[in-house]
Amino acid sequence: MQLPIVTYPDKRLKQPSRPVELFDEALHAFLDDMYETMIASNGIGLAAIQVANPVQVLIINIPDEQGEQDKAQLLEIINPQIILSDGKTFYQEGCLSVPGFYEDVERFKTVTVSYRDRHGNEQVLEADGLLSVAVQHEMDHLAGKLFIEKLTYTRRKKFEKEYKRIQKEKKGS
Ligand code: QAP
Ligand code: CO
Repeated sequence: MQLPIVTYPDKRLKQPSRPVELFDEALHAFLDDMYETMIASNGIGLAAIQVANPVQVLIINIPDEQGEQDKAQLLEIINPQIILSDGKTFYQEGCLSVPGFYEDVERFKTVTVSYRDRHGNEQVLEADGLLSVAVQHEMDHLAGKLFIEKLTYTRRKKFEKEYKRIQKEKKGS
């Protein structure tokens, strides 16, 4: 089942998410719904709060060299914690909750994350490149943070203006 995506400036996106305690069938069904929603929306990453559920759940599906998203590469990350980070990198980010807007954001170059999979088993992920950026972007959602909050004051002002225009154009069309 596809779920509606919450978009900026909806206040729910500012809400911190709580850890998952039950790794049951309801969680599995929710993860499947998140995946369907992300793929239908042309996303590569999605956090649970973006579909109005404040739990520490995120999914990431990085496309391969041909730009194909293989479900075998899907990462389901629950209750994540960054245990190591190193370096700095810039990447032009977007977000399904901030449609139509993309901007460069600074992130750690690499992160090591411990998390639980859908069965509650502890896993460790070492991420670099786009995956590293995606993990950090999605983990920010769990803390109630959006990538636009990392922009400089001037760029943020420009965003607010631009975003209002994008929203108006959408209503008109
Ligand atoms: C987060 O973002 C991310 O504006 C995932 O109109 C960002 O999937 C991971 C999207 C940067 C790694 C690097 C955005 C789709 C998708 C839009 C997304 C849009 C349609 C964003
Ligand atoms: Co996002």
